[in-house]
Amino acid sequence: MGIRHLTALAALALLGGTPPAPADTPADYRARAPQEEVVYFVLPDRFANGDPRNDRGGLKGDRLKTGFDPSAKGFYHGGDLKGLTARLDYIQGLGATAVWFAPVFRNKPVQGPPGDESAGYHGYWITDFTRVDPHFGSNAEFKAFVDAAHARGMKVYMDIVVNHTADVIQYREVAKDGYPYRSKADYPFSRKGGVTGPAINPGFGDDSDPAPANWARMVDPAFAYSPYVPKGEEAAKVPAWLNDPLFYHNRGNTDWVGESSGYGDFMGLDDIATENPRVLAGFIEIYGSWIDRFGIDGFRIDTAKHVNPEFWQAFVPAMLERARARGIPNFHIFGEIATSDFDPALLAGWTRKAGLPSNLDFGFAVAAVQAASGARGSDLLARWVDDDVLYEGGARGALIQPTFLGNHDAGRFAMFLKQLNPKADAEELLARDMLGHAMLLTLRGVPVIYYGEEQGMIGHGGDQLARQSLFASKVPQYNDQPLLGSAATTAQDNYNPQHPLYRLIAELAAVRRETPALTSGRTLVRRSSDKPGLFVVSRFDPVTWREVVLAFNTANSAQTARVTVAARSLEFTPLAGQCSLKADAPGSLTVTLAPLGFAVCAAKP
Ligand SMILES: [Ca+2]
Ligand SMILES: [Ca+2]
Ligand SMILES: [Ca+2]
Repeated sequence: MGIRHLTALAALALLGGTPPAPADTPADYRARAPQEEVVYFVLPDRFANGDPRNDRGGLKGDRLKTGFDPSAKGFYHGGDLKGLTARLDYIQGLGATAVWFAPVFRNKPVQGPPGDESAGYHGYWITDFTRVDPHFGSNAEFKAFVDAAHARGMKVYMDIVVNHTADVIQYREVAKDGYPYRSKADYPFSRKGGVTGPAINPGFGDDSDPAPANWARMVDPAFAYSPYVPKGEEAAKVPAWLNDPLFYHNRGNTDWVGESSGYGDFMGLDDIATENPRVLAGFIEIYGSWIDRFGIDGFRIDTAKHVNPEFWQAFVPAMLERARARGIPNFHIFGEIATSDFDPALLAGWTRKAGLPSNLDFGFAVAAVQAASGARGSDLLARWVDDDVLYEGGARGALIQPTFLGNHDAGRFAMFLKQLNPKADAEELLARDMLGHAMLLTLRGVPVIYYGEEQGMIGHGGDQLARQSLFASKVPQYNDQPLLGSAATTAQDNYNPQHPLYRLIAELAAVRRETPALTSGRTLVRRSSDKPGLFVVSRFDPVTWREVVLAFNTANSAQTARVTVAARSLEFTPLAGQCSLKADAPGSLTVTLAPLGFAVCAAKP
């Protein structure tokens, strides 16, 4: 153990003992605003196996029938709602106040071309939108999970999908290399199979006209490809209206850009015609019913940018209204506008044009990874703070954007740190991982912890490679890699509340909960640089305007500098790390940090 590691642990020791768990009663938790939460994001299949009897989802046969193969990264591993419920202590002990879980709706168990099959363990291949997948349990077990979380004062956020269903619909045309996208101009709604084809759907204007009278004239879905539902799957989807190809785009696979981003199938997943008012009403009923039946607290919306903004403009207020009527005034909705770029304008744009209250903050993820890895300075983080004005509601609106460091698609934070800083040893990576989590838990936005990050999971890449289980894994591509900050690997159970990352997150989550400046305060950048070094911001209590100075050292050497503070901030108390206890003069504070250190310094009132 070298100096850097000792430094991180010393900062941790300063924070004191185990933090108190949130003591909110069921009556209180509904009153918490979205920005007061710390969210734990979990794939139910990979978190805890509470009932081995449901591992095959009630299906018989090999893994291509049941989807179950705990030795293959693309198949079900056995985790379920019972396991999630039984381990709520572990999640609450981490300081999380809300759980976002990947979709639990019934999925098509296995999909993909022969030899390249994988399972719906991730939950994004839905067939029945009204029921829990039997691999995860029953609707009754879902209710038990929600009620158990609520009894602890914790919230539950469902991951929902509107853009597509499982791949059920096929096309009659024979295509050797998949089904290339067929555009609206080349294959208008008014002709069968292209502009020279026979006239169909007479009188249908355009799909931008939501009038039911317009859509009554849409009767033939074979304008581009000729869609059909294979024999035996005619009633695969619930509710039943979803089985009709009329409610899908049927234009072939997306190439991810331009028109096809909204209209194309994701590698065969049936892309829904979300412009159709029948579809809008159908989804308001589907997801409104989960609010009514279970009293859930929010939605994370998958693939939100592949759905027309007009859909969200109607869907979002309908859900917020439904929640209010159920006694849930702070229902939180956040969309996935996925990008690997630093692009706050893209994310903020969807809060305006689509009325999505918030979107997962991919901009923060990029800026934090760049800064915490030491690959570049903190200039992107400074720019990220500046760009908050772009959101609907400006900097106030930015407070409810969920921030994160890694996720199930792009990859884990530690994996990015390793990629961007290949020379760093395990000790430096752990210190940088802690630094990143300190940023996540103190800067603006709703912190989201991707499950397993608190146990030092790294992973060899994104997607399937970033979805290790917390219970003992049999996947060779997971188990060949040691965890950060631990002698363990994923070959054993990892629910260790003593892991240095688990402890750090728990301590800082407690600081966050008790410090309104960190949940709801405005942010002022005090110091940033295009080279590794000090990144310092002040945040302010929204009521008292008491200042809290946050300082992060992204360099491998100790750093010291004077920073501007409010003239009235004369004395400081450390909430984490080490702080100068007095200002040098009104308006000036010396910040000194160890290599990769951080500090949270609150001005005395
Ligand atoms: Ca199970
Ligand atoms: Ca779409
Ligand atoms: Ca399909």
